[in-house]
Parts: sequence; C-alpha cells; structure tokens
Amino acid sequence: MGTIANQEVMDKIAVNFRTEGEITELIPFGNGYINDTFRITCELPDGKEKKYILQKMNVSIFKNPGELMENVMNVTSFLRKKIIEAGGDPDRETLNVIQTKDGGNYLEVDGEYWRMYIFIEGASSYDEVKTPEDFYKTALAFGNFQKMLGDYPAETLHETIVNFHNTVSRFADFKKAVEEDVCGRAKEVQEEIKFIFDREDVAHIICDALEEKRIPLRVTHNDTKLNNIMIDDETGKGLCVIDLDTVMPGSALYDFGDSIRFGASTGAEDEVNLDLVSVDLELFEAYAKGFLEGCGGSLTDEEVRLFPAGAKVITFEQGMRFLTDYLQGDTYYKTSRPGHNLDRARTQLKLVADMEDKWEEMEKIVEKYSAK
Ligand code: ADP
Ligand code: GN1
Ligand code: MG
Repeated sequence: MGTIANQEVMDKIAVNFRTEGEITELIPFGNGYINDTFRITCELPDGKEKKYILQKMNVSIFKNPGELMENVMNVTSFLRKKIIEAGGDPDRETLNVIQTKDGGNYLEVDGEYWRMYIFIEGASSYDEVKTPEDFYKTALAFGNFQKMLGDYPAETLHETIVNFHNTVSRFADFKKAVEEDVCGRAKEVQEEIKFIFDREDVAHIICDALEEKRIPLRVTHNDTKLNNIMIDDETGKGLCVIDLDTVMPGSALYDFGDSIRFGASTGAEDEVNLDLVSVDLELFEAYAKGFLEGCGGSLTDEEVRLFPAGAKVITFEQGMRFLTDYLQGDTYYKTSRPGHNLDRARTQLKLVADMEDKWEEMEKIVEKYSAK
C-alpha cells in the first residue's frame, strides 16, 4: 500500500477512533497473512508519543465482524480481570480495543471493517525462534493463556470460522480442490497430493479423540504461531498473546501443535530449500515443558500423551491448507511471490515426514514430562 493510500486510511478511518493526541504517522505493520495491519503514532500535548494498531479485518475470511468483535471484547475483558487479579499490567498483557468516536467497537466504512488496539510498547513479535529459552517462555505464555480461559463460558463464543481445525473437513476441502483443479495446477504437485492422500488417517486423530471424548473441548487460541505473541524486549518473556480472531472451543493439542509446526522448525515457513527444514527436538522439548507448566497441570494425561500427534496433525492440516490455497489460485493467504503457497505447503509436508522419522524421540520427550 503506497503513501497516498496510507494518507486516506489516516483521514477516513483513523480519525474516527478515540485516539489521544494528534496522529502524526501511519505505516503498514507486521507480517500477518490475514488482516491489513497499520501502526499509528500520535503526538500528545506534552510532546510524548502514543501508538496504536489499526486493522482492516478480513471479512472474506471472517464473515461476521460484529460477532468476531463481540468475542474479542468478551475475551479481553475476561482476561483483563484475571491479569489485574494476578498483579499484572492489563494494558500490556492483553489486547485492548479502542472505541470509535461513536462508542462502537469497530468501524464500518464502505463495506470495510476496521478496529483499533492499544499498541503494545517495549515488545516485539518474531518470525523465528532465537533460543530454546525464549521458545520455552512463549510456551509458558500460551499455556497460561489457555489456563486463564479455563473457566471462560465457552457456549457464549461465536464460531468465527466454522470447522477451523476440523482436519477431517480440511481433508475433504483439499480433495475437492484437487478434483476441481480450477487453475490447472494439480499436475505440477502430484507428489505432494499423493503424500497427503496416503495419510488420510492422520486427519482423524484429534477429531476422533474429541468426538469420542477421550480429550476435552476447551477454549483455545487456535493460531499460536510465534508472531502471534508479543515478547517483552527487556525480559524476553511472552508478554501478550495477540490475534484473538480465532479464539473458539477447540483442543489444547491445536495450540500445542501449531506452535511446534511454526516455531520448532529449523527453517522458515516458506523456506525454499527443504534441506534446511526439520523439527528441532531441543525446541520441541523446550516448548512441551513450557506449555505444560503454563497450563499449570490442567491438561489430562491423554492430552499430554497426544502432544506428538498434535504437532503432526496440525502441521499436516497446514500443509493441506496451503496446498488447497495454491490449487484454488491463492485467494486465502497473503502471498508475496508466485508459488508462495506451494513453497509453504512443501515445508509443512517436509516437517510431517521429519516428525514421522523422529516419532519415538518425540514420544520419549513427552513421557519424560508427563511422568512429573
Ligand atoms: P493477522 O491476523 O493478519 O496475523 P495480527 O493481529 O496477528 O494479524 O497482527 C499482525 C502483526 O501486527 C502481529 O504479528 C504483530 O507483529 C503486530 N501487532 C498486532 N497487534 C499488535 C499490538 N496490539 N501491539 C503491537 N503489535 C501488534
Ligand atoms: C494465518 O493470521 P495469521 O497470519 O496469524 C492463519 C492461521 C495459519 C497461519 C499460517 C485465520 O495466521 O490459521 O496457521 O496463517 N489464520 C487464519 O502461517 O486462517
Ligand atoms: Mg497473526
């Protein structure tokens, strides 16, 4: 987006929110694949600055922005109370919605939907893990997020994307995309398609465990990749879990698994050289340890036993999702080069294969922690 468009966003959108001071800058921000994110800087009368995050919600993906924002408001007020009770800083440890000048939680202009948050200062989000210790700290925070939502009234949450982590239905969507082959791309990716078709049983592991009530349904984040947590610049602590659009009833294994598939990989999610992509078992272990501690003993033995399966299922699901988008003409995820979704799909499938090779080791790591 160029400067003129940014100026327009400033004049037409940003001015309608209850920001403090005078808006002096608006720039595109972050590496999310779904929403359009901007950082706004305001100058206060005393010369200090205050920053905000402005986002255009992706309403082709989130069909009901009103319900989505109701979830965000309810979840963040619930978290706010818990953070205050625990002696934390609620302005930095959870998202805070800035109201519009009309007192709404979001703004609609010409069929586009916008929202604003306090910008979390003194913290950063990362696209790759720096050290096992840092990854452990993010695991603590994601686990703690889950624990804090342990008594959230799940029935009051809207399902913002239906069947979001229903891997069985993701498999069916993938199969349909292969059959329809609207862009004629299936012929180039026969090997990847076969890899997925050979593993239909993987799609059932968590779905069946939930359906048969071997594991509980919980309120989960559902998008726990590393750049959805703000890490404190001074302490390295996982300060604030962000991107709350998909907080919905789900499985703890989704949250565990999604963090592993993104953060425990030795390569970037879109790495082209697959020799660089594998599961780092040291990172797997650091995360398992931190997540268990963060959840504070709330997970069942069966959930913990299924940690390696959680990692594999969610990575497999993500591989299918990226390849589905590639086959359908790249309409879902933001891409920045031709074949981007295919590159992403390939890293996920490489990780699945690597997890299969390292299965026993992953199980041993988990056993070590569940014994405690
Ligand atoms: P998307 O759904 O597109 O991934 P996110 O809500 O994750 O959108 O936001 C994209 C990026 O913007 C995040 O990865 C983070 O770097 C940054 N960001 C989002 N909210 C905040 C915030 N309140 N404070 C600081 N940075 C934020
Ligand atoms: C998207 O919004 P973002 O970039 O944090 C996606 C996740 C995927 C992820 C893959 C709503 O996450 O489900 O796992 O990309 N979010 C949605 O990187 O589909
Ligand atoms: Mg995000």
